[in-house]
Amino acid sequence: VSSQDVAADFTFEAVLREMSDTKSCFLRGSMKGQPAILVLEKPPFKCDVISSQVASLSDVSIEMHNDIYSNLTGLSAPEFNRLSLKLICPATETHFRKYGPQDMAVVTETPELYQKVTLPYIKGIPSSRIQWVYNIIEGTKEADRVILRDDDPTDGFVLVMDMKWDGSQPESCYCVAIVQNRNVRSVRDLTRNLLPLLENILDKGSKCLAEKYGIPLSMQRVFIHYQPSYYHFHVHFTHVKYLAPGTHCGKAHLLQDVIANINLMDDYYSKASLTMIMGTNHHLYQLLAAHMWSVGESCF
Ligand code: M7G
Repeated sequence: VSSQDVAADFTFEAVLREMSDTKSCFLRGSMKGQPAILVLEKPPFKCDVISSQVASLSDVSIEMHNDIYSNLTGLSAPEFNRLSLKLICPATETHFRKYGPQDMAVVTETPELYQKVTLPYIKGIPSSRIQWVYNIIEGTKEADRVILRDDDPTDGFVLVMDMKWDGSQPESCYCVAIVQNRNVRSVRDLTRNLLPLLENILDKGSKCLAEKYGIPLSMQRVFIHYQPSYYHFHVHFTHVKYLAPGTHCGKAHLLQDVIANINLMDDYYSKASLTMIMGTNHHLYQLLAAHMWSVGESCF
């Protein structure tokens, strides 16, 4: 996709979701006949140019004034008005389910439910869904966004800037450590023999972010999603001040806690019931719910 294609060829169809908290909006449309999702997001302010941005304000009008308090609106110069855009094309049914409007629900996945429902679901996902991951670990894509490479086939990983970060503001830092080992799908597969891998990620990943972006470990939120969207094991690194989507309980498990749990009990993550918050459009949520109804139990 070229940059010109997006403006010229994206045909808008509908707003899938609008979120005032993250100042972002998900759009459904098509590009050259292919289904597409376009995400529009207002990026964070850049503190190094903020004085020029204020100086360029025009058409300022007062919305509200009361004693010492005022609300105003104004236009800043066009160079400060760039939007972050993310395009998924061709977008699949799974993407539309993820980005579309939906209710959320709390689900407890017992080890039995994992074996009977979740594992077959994961095995049925085509490997093409994680092609972008293989492109990064093989070095064919996003090489300029890779921050650290450890090519050890057992304990190695690639630390890369997440799609959600442009690399400019340390306080919006979002990186992912993608493991070289292709056999680890999620926390459910973690056992004591993978502790060196987890410790290597925590140690080298956090040191790298401290050295490169000045973010000490005490200001790094290092966590694993359960359920993840992509079942090739990876660890998320964000600045603690950045409340990125997916940092809430019911989704994020701190890596330090995961390591401590495995140290207490080798097979903790294959024996534990894990409670999570899922979108009700998620195919896995619907499989889990259908299974529980069929056996007359509740996982909610
Ligand atoms: P996840 O926990 O599997 O799913 O995390 P989530 O999307 O529900 O959080 C995958 C992480 O990889 C997310 O933080 C995504 O923003 C990020 N990500 C996804 N894709 C498709 C890409 C990509 O192509 N490049 C990069 N650098 N990051 C991606």
